[in-house]
Amino acid sequence: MMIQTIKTTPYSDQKPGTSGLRKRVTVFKQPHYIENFLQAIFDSLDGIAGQTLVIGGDGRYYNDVVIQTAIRMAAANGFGKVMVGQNGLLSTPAASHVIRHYKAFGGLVLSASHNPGGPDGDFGIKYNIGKGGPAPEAITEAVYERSKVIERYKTLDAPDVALHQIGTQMSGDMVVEVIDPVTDYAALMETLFDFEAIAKLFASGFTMTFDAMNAITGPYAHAILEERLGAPKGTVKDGTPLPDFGKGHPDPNLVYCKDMFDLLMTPEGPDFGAASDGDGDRNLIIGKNRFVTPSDSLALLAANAHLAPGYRGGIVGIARSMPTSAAADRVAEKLGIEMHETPTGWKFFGNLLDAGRVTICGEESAGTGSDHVREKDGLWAVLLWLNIIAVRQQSVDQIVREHWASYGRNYYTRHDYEEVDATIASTLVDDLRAQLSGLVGQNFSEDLQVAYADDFKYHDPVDGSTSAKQGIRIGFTDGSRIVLRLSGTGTVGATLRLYLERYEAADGRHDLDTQVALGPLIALSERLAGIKQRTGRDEPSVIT
Ligand code: G16
Repeated sequence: MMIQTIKTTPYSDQKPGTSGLRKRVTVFKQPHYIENFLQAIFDSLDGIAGQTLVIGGDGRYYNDVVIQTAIRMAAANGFGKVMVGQNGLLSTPAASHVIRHYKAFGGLVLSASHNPGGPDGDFGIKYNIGKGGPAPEAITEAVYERSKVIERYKTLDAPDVALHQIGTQMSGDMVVEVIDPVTDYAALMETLFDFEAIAKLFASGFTMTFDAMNAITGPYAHAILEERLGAPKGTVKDGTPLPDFGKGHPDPNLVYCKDMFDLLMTPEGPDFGAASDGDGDRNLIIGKNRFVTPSDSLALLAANAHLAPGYRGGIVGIARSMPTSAAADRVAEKLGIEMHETPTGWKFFGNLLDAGRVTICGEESAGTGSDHVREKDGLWAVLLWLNIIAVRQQSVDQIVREHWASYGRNYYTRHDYEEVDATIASTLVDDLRAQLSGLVGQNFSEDLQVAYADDFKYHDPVDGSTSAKQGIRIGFTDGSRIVLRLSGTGTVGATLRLYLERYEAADGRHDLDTQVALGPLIALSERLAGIKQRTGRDEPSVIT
């Protein structure tokens, strides 16, 4: 089989965002678009000859085509072996585990996460490093620079690999091993959690519904929840990954999982509801009559992790992204462990995890995870919740209320304005940034005195790197915050994210409606940033 060198011309828009390159499928289908980006990745890596590359995706439309292209190009660029999930499937956390477990050089994760799929949907490519996590900015910047000048790519004149066939095949001189996507991951989960206790919980009549959203977690959830833990068949809904996610939007939030939320709010509903996204790294947790915000979930999981065998010795530290509420900070303080605030993007947790400075990480964007892999992990969060419920023998609602009673409650919401005109959005952010220095010390009401106002800049304590302009934060003396930033994962126009937080002490009122509790901050943010006025929108596209 012949290695071919194909001439190409660069595209100017291959700059990876918060999590790899995400675009409409129609963009990826342009001539050589995929090949250019893959070659830019390979050209930016040193020492790939003879190494192992892991490839997997969430099964969305175009995965099959891109995987075959990636295999041919990996062979032509000198990799010695590719490990790929059967039928091209690997959840993002499972891909991270496979990279680490088999000591691969790195991996390609093909997904646009929670964004819709199909010919008119989104697609994405992300490179993960040998430690299992998303490539740090130094690599993504190098890839972008390379993509702007690329003139040729290498591929192999070879037939498609049989992706349905578990076992070893060849592509040119390169070995291709097709693996079961679930086995290694399920075995890892078994080392972390008390499967016996969770199985007993199900056997005692505890009921659960898990929405796999026609996406990647279906096979994992069937195998772990129903087959190993004995949850009744039917516990997992929409458990077959479909290329267009059944025309759904695989984002586990209160908009796209509204039916599940409504069910959990009724007396007939199950005890526990959970969901995961397109590529299996996000999670949604709802107990009977209790939705748990991702920020609270991070704090609760950190406070209770010692109840699971994998964390029995205690956790060494917690990290959260800057816009995530400070609920976890209170847990870290009580435990006397390190707490880190990083920019949005799981890649920023990698160094802290590798250096052994944190055990649990989380983000307001429905992501939690630990040092077991280097990605956030939807099913991991669900299993840790189940483990905690099994040990404490309490409902989610009781666990949450007890937590607030001892730590206080951080009321928290995020308002998203999607597909906003990009110029309007960036001007709005620039104008707010320009006001910041004048805001400090101002009183907007009795409780709302500005303590600080800045644009978040992160200094990585492990490698010393700096990341600036990571979101505007306006903090008040009572612990309340307004945060505004532009999403780095949208594919059309700009998405403005407004994050609002207010702390209510341990002996305070914890039963207010969230939007009501945050009403004064919502009004103030409109006064300062003028999102509705400038975008002409009456309300956010999504409130979480
Ligand atoms: C990705 C990143 C997360 C980030 C989220 C939202 O998640 O991995 O770290 O919090 O996007 O980012 P943004 O606010 O910039 O849109 P996922 O699940 O989409 O891969």
